[in-house]
Amino acid sequence: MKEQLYALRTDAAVRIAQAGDTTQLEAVRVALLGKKGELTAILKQMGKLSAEERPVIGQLANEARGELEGLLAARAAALGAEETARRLAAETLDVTMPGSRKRLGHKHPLTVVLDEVKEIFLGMGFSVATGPEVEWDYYNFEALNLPQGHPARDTQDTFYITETMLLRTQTSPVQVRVMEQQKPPIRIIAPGRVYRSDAVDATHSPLFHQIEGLVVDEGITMADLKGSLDQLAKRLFGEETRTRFRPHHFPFTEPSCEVDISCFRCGGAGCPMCKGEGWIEILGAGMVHPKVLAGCGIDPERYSGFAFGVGLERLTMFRFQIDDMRLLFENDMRFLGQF
Ligand code: 2NL
Repeated sequence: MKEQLYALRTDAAVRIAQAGDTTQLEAVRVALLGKKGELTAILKQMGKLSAEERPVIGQLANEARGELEGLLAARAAALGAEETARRLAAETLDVTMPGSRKRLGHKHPLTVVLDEVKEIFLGMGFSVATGPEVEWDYYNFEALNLPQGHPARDTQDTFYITETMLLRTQTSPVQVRVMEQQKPPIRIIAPGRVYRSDAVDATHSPLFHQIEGLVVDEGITMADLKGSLDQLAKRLFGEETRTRFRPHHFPFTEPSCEVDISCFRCGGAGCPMCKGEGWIEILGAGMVHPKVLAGCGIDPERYSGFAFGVGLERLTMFRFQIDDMRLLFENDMRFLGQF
C-alpha cells in the first residue's frame, strides 16, 4: 500500500500539472479524491492491515491527501488567473477603434430634381395634381385634340390595356381632369410616371417621368408662359441662364413652342455639351388649344391658358451631367452614391 500511495502521488502530480483548464482539473480532482476516487480505493484496503501498519499507512494517506489538495488548489489558482486574463484580453473595448460606418440613404437624383421643380412652381402659386397611370383613351388623346388615327395613338407607341384603356403617355390627362372639375383660375403642375412603347437605350425608356404644367385664367398670354418658364430655367440652371422660344407644333396647344436654355457648360459659345449650338432644348409648351379648353367645359372666349411638358429624366441628366438614362433606373449604388 505504501508503494501504491507513492505511485499515486507522483502520477497525480503529473495529471494535475497537465490539466489544461478548470473543467479538466475538476475531472482530475474527482478521479483522485472523490468518493469513488483512487485514494478512497486505496484506503478501502486498510482493513487488511495489521494493527502496527495501520497508523503508519493512515499517516501516509493523510499526507498524500494534503499534498494532492495543495497541488489542486495551486493549479486551480493558476488556471483561473490564465482564464481571467484571456477573457479580459478578448473583451477589451478599444474606444479608439473606428466605428462600423452606417451608410446613410439619400434622395434619388430624379427625386432631387423633381423636388426642386415642385419648389419653384409652389413658389409661383401652383399646386401639385396627380391622377391615374392607367387612363382612358379619351383623357390621354381625345380630350387633347389627338383624334382617332393620330400617329401617337398607334400601338407602336402606346401600351394599350384594352381598346379604350391604356398606360398614359403624358400627364396631360391629369390636367384635363382638373379642368373638368375646377373653374379657373387654375395653376397646377402634374408630375408622374408615363409610358411609351420604346426600346431601352441611352435616351429612351418605356417608363419615364413627365412634369406638365397648366395655367388657365382670364387674360393669360404667351408672356406669362415665357416669364414662368424663364424663371424655371434660371432657378434650375443658374441666374445667368437665358431662354429661347422656337415655334413648334403640338395638337393640344396653339401656338406651340419648344424652349431652349443657353448652354450651362459654355454659356452659349458652343461646346460638346450643346453640340456646338450654344442652346439646349429642355421642354415643349404652348397656349392651350381652344378646342381643349372647350372640351373641358371652359369657355375659350373668356379664358386662355398656357401649358408645358418636360421630361424629368432629360432634365435630371442635364442638371447632373449624366450621359445615359439607364443609370437612373438600374439602382447601381456605385452610381447613386455620387449624388
Ligand atoms: C412635349 C411637351 C407639352 C403640353 C405638354 C398640355 C396639357 C393640356 C393642354 C395643353 Cl391639358 N397642353 N400639355 C403642352 C405642350 C407641350 O409637352 O414635348 N410634348 C409632346
